[in-house]
Amino acid sequence: MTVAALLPALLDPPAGRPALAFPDGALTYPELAARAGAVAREIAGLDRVAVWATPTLPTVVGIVAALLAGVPAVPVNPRSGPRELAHVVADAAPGAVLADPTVDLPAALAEVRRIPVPREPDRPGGPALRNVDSDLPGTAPALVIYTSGTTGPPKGAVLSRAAIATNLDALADAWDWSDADVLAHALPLFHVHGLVLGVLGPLRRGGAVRHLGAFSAPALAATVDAGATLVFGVPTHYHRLADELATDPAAAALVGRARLLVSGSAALTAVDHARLQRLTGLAVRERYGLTETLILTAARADEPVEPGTVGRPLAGVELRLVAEDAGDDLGAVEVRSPGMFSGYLNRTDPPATPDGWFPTGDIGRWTASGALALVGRRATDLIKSGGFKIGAGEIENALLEHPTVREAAVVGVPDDDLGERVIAFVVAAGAADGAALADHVASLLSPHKRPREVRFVDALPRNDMGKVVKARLPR
Ligand code: MCA
Ligand code: AMP
Repeated sequence: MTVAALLPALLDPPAGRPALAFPDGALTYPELAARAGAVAREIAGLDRVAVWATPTLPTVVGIVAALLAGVPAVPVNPRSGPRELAHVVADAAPGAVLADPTVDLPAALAEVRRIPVPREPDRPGGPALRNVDSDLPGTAPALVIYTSGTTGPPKGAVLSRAAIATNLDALADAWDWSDADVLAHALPLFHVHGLVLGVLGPLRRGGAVRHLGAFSAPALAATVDAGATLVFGVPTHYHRLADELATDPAAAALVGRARLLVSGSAALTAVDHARLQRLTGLAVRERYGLTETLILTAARADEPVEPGTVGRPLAGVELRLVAEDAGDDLGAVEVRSPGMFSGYLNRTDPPATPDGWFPTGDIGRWTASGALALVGRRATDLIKSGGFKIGAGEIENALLEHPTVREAAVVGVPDDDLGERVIAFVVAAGAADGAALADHVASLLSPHKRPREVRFVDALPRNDMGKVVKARLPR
């Protein structure tokens, strides 16, 4: 599969057309093309570049530069712990790191050539941008996004240019997403949700994105008032939005002027769905996907919302439910899609079965209308907290490195705000202190992986084979 051009509006930038607005500044298409084009010329020919992915303009300029140069970009969580960052740098082996010149980069990046992404106004003109897609196959890697597995350090999912282009076009079809749309969100820029959907989505359409910096109801209301038509967020954003709008009817009315509110990355509760509908008049549309597959299903703009479902498969996506027992209407979700990743960087495990099916690890059922309802996940070792996927094994390994920990089991428990929160069960070796153990984890890994609670137990429940049975842990 080939891609005509991943970001056509940057090759022929419409004069004066807004592209990006962040709390730290705004760029039109010609300004973005000039600035990213200058960086693209500096990095041309590199195998891969890291982008220090703060939620700021230089991050988008860096990512766009890499895509214009045909150099795969690795967005890096700027709050990565030293353990994760060292792994990502060693695994991705970037030829350069693109970063806002004002930030201090940590020691793990000291050996990597740093290319500052200019913050000052663009240098106008410059040679016209070449369309690298005319030379590259669609399978050429565009992004490497690190995502947690059940055990071990995060793995880099390689996403091709064709996967991104076809997935964004399928979403445009589902949501009537056009260059007239202005997207508002406050998502991080190192995951598929905020970066692929939230930045490349509008840029591929030739529309605009306004990043709020930090999410708040007043900021969102003002942005919708200023013309934003689409809102993307994780359920934690929508939970907090419902809380805030409950005491701010003026903001609720403004938010209600948006065309679509879209939630993803984790399940939106029925309570928050109903609260937001009552407050804004809008039914939040859910969509479902994974870093490895991009987006698979979505509630369409031109159809009524069926609360509790994540919509129907997008154009080109095949989705099947594999039931354990015949006649069971619940099944393991497996997919085959043009948005599928190409594999994990430096790993030989095949990305899918020989006939192309990828097991998502989610369990679902079809509703009468053909929409998918997700009912849970297979692995208790994967936790979704605030929309971030967290592997229990990575935290258990960090805990086990502490001298006061003999055994550890990490699970997610329900949380009104985060969906799930991380808690650790620990069999102590000597005098252990829960707060110190949580700090120990946060000193190695990203702060969102810090256990919110450490419970000490005499022994972990184990089966006859000696394997820990997390379902039997006291919740
Ligand atoms: C922040 N903290 C968290 C989380 N986020 N702890 C647990 N789970 C979290 N998700 C911690 C911080 O480390 C910090 O701890 C403290 O909470 C306050 O930090 P702050 O930055 O103020 O947090 P927040 O603003 O309250 O963050 C909540 C959030 C954030 C905005 C919902 O978690 C977030 O941006 N989530 C989006 C995740 C996302 O984009 N997922 C997409 C991947 P301390 O005080 O210890 O430092 S999924 C994907 O891409 C697929 C394709 C899909 O379907 O979308
Ligand atoms: P990640 O690997 O971080 O991309 O997370 C992918 C996982 O997020 C999926 O396997 C689902 O478990 C979960 N997910 C994404 N969107 C939704 C949604 N709308 N409802 C429920 N779970 C979701």
